[in-house]
Amino acid sequence: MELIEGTIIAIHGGLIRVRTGETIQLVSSRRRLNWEGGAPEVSRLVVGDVVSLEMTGSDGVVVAVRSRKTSLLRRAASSRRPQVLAANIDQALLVFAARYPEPKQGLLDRFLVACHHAGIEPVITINKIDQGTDAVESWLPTYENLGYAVQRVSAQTAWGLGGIKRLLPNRTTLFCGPSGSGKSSLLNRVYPGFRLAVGSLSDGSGKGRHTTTRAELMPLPFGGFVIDTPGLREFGLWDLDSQSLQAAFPEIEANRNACRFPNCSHVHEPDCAVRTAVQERAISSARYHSYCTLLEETS
Ligand SMILES: Nc1nc2c(ncn2[C@@H]2O[C@H](COP(=O)(O)OP(=O)(O)OP(=O)(O)O)[C@@H](O)[C@H]2O)c(=O)[nH]1
Ligand SMILES: [Mg+2]
Ligand SMILES: [Zn+2]
Repeated sequence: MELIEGTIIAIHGGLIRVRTGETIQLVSSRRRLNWEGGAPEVSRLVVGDVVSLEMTGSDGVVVAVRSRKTSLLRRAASSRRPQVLAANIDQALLVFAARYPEPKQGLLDRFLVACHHAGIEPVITINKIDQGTDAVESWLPTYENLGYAVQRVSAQTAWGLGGIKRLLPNRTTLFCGPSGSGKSSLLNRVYPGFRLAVGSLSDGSGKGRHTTTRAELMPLPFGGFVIDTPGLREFGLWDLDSQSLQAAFPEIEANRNACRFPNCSHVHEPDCAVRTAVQERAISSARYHSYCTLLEETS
């Protein structure tokens, strides 16, 4: 029996597509897997997992999984259980459209907290800047001032594409964001050989149509890997306590030592430096609103 190592590039129901070197195999999985370092909280195989295959002739079965360097978790509204979006990613491009579908700051803030929690580098990516940037420019500088990486791009005109391409070599990058924001369009621009399906927006709501239906990891000709993902409607945070939530908001971290109480939640306590900063507009009220909403979801 031969053991070989590979990386999961897609999951099709019970069948798993694995890249081993330059070849791609469709394999199955053993029911009981050997998880290096013990089974993680979400012990289902996901795209990006590095696995060992037991080969019998040309038939492969996943028998073991390497421990994950990173895993990006979310809780979907339809389920109480967490879901891993992908394993072993270094960086996440959080792709929003400049106008349509309408970029939601609350969703962006959820992504940013999840990335911080997972130890993944976030890049705020505003696509479709050919549609006009007035709406986003009212709040994007807030994020730049907080130190977040921001890219402005148009998959349609290729404006700003160089900035995206420079981020991609020699690492694994997840493209995520709402349906219709242009994740697949951007990836096709980065490398036309991907030939990813691209969908229209619905006439009524201006929302995407969930054109991409499963996550897929793809190699870039100039090194590195990218993962295209289906659009996310929501992003419930998982396993987050109030301390780690605060740590994910740089503007709260910067002010909290000046609060009267060391365990201040910045919601109702007197002499709260964070709320003072919000009143003085040193902290964006939209960001503070996101913090308060997420605090309700912490454990
Ligand atoms: N004007 C404009 N339209 C764009 C741009 N990028 C993508 N689009 C359009 O936006 C629509 C959605 O693009 P997709 O690439 O399918 O979006 P997606 O994020 O992959 O969507 P899902 O796969 O459903 O999650 C398509 O009609 C694209 O042609 C852009 O830079 N400018
Ligand atoms: Mg897509
Ligand atoms: Zn406070």
